Amino acid sequence: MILALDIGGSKISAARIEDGGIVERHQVPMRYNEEAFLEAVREVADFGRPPERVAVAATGFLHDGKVFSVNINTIPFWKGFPLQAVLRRQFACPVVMLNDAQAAAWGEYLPRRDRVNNLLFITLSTGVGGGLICDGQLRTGPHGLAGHIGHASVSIPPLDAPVPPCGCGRPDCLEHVASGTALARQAQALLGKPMDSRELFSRIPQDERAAAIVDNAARAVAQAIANCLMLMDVEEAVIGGSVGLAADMIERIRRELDGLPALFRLPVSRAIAGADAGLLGAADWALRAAG
Ligand code: BMX
Ligand code: ZN
Repeated sequence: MILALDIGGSKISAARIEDGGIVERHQVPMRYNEEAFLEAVREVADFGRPPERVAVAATGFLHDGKVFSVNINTIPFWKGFPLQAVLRRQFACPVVMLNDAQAAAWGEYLPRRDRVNNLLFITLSTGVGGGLICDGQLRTGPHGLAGHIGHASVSIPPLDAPVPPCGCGRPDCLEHVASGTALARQAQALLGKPMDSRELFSRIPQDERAAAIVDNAARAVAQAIANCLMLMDVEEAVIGGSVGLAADMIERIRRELDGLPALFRLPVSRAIAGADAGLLGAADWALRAAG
């Protein structure tokens, strides 16, 4: 069996994968120091028997088997953490790793590959992640950074501006406007109360400030998609992540994209595998790596 791990900014999901499908799954909250993290992985990955292969989709960029945060505020101890070696030791089997959004991009490309060869995947979750399929190939990049659209700058400031820079060091990242973390921060500033994105969306009908925060985020996502279209000539943008899949977020992104000149528009679809895109993409990637 393949053990797939999706290690995100807020939670770790694990799945036992057989014949390309998820047969069992567990989830635990992410932990933010090395010891607690390893304990959480042990707990979440216990399916009663050892895996033959571990497939990892991890937030952060992966280089030489090590993982680094781009946004250091998300996971402060990921500054070259030797994730591959640690997991190899723990499970005594091969470990294949991708960035979480790259893995999800691959997972979402597979069911679309008969009609699309160039695709952008964006996850709006704790952070904003991205993955690129170029001419049918997943682009990982020489530094593992390919697709990190959350840290491309956008000209749309968050509604609680001015704010300290993004945890990557830049002031005007997409992630700083449109991630779950950024939505919660803006909700706190404008609505005076900490709330997660689910609560923020539920407030939209009665509070125009909630709608303004979400639409501003959708506008920033649309701008980033249009930028990627001009750079890479992608055929479709796929949206995933808990914020991306929440309520009518995708319709809001489409509406903003429709407001741009025709040349900058492209189809925007929903992640077919939903929250499992990263797990399934990583598992398929690991199988291919096995040859
Ligand atoms: C951040 C960055 C990306 C990741 C994205 C979404 C870190 C730790 N992660 O931009 O590598 O793909 O978030 O990840 O810097 P998630 O944590 O929201 O799942
Ligand atoms: Zn950033």
